[in-house]
Amino acid sequence: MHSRAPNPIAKRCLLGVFIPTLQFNAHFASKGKKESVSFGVNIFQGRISTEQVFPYPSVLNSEQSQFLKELVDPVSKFFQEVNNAAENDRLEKVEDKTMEGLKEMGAFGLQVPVDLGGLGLKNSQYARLVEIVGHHDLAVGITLGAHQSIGFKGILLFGTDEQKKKYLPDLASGKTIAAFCLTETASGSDAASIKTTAVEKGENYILNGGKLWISNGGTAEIFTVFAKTTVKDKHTGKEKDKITAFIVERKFGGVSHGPPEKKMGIKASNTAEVYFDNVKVPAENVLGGVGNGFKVAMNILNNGRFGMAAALSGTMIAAISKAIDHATNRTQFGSKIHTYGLIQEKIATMAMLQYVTESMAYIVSANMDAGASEFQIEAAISKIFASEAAWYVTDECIQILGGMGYMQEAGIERVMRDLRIFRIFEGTNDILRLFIALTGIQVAKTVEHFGTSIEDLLLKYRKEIINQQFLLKKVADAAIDIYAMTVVISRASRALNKELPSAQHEKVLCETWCLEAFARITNNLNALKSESSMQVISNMKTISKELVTKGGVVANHPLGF
Ligand code: MYA
Repeated sequence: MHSRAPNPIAKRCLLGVFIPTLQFNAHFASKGKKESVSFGVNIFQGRISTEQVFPYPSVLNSEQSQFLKELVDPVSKFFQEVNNAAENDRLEKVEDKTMEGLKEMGAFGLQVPVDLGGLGLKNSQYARLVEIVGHHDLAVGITLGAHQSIGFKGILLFGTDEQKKKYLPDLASGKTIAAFCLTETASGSDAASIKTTAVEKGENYILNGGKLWISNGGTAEIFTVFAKTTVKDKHTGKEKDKITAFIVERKFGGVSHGPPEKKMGIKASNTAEVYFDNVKVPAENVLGGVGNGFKVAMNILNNGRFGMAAALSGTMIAAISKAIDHATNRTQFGSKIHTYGLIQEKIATMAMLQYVTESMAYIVSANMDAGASEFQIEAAISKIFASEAAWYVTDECIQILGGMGYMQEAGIERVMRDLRIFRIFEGTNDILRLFIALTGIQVAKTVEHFGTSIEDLLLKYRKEIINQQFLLKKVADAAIDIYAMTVVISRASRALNKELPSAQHEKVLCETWCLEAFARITNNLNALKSESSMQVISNMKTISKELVTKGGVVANHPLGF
């Protein structure tokens, strides 16, 4: 059910005043296509689809909630008492006691069905546990996430019954570790440009190539590998190269790896190159069908991204606690520093960013649990938002702690190092911004009824829009802000309707967030047309070109030499 803003939502939410912002496009009627219920898809068509966002979804039944509650305490206790994040970082390895303990708790098979040896968790339950991991140790999170969020997720999503039965029990127990092998030396963001090949030979495919920066690459026995295969087009009969996904076992032979990479952060998680040298992969190990590998890869990534938002919400909770602890105990100029306006501004902003991230993580996972098929825009938004929010919050935590925050002993510089990669991997935030804007625009290609900003852009640039990255970023940022506003409006409304003890606090968080987001959205959308913004873009291009030509800074030194 699609509804036009503002009335239907305003009726149910106390912050209806912000809803008109959602009309940043005029109405648009798709022709002959099955209507999407994705909020992200619909805003690009100038419509509000409330189904996934209002009311704030609750998908777990009482049994599932109870089961989760019983897991939360022991997992938190384990991370407080057994895992030592600083020691893992120093050793550049997750300590054995942690690995063994996690295996015993079932942490390697959180979403594997119970009959295949896993805990059979829903995405929302998984999110809650991953949040605890992110609270304590992101490097452990990556070890677990590279294994199940992407390493064997393809088997869960696309595996045949035989493949599931063969691989999932050992993967769920942690007896075997999995890795996701997509990236190559010349293929990072441009995932479709991989060079690794798989050539059909009798009952097998012969796999050759090398993969780069593979999390768990040095420790995994099972790999989801993406390779180019020659496929005959059903309609034309012509042969062409298409990507196929394979389940590859280290013990097939011909699989090797490089030394652990020396990294800025997440040092305890293993990252290595993985090489495939004439590896004989049985045809039955094709995952998701020959030639479907690109979509398999994209779907695995789409399915895992909410996990990052959940984990990073946990990271932010920890950073906020640290900052509050310091701010309430530290006296400067005769007063506790939390009484100063600039510290209050930081604390309030940190709280809002965590609230939005958490609201996104649990709305996306709930939508997925409720069977949504389209959540790729929302998942990408949650990943971008969370990774940037966590970076900001951690940085401000260090700022509040002052000199102390910069010292290793405070334990926050490690978090900052660990966090940096989150804006880069699983799709850089830059490429995901383009993905959000272009996917949204693509959906709304029929321009006849397309209203204001997006329509104007499309009319002006038509196909050339894909090269307008400066503008696409503004569109994506507006979409991210709109989604962020929506999820917090939904969540705060639920808190108010249920009269939760924190309802008034949530209302203020939400109201403040929306006031600022409203201004940003207006700014971004106005900038799509404003002359001064076009001038800025043109100048930026000129500046960049001149630096590229010179190979560095161009301006003469103030001293003249
Ligand atoms: S793993 C490596 C991560 N790498 C990437 O994410 C690669 C990024 N690149 C891309 O995603 C693609 O190449 C882009 C498209 C998006 C740039 N969903 O012509 P196209 C469809 C569904 O646009 P391209 C890592 O970092 C599209 O509609 N479909 O393609 C591990 C079209 O379909 P059709 C999609 O220009 C880190 C077709 O594909 C999607 O080549 C470890 C072609 O599209 C999509 N998203 O590029 C992390 N995109 O033909 C550990 C495209 O039908 C995990 N399509 O029109 C941690 C987990 C968290 C836990 C943490 C705990 C602490």
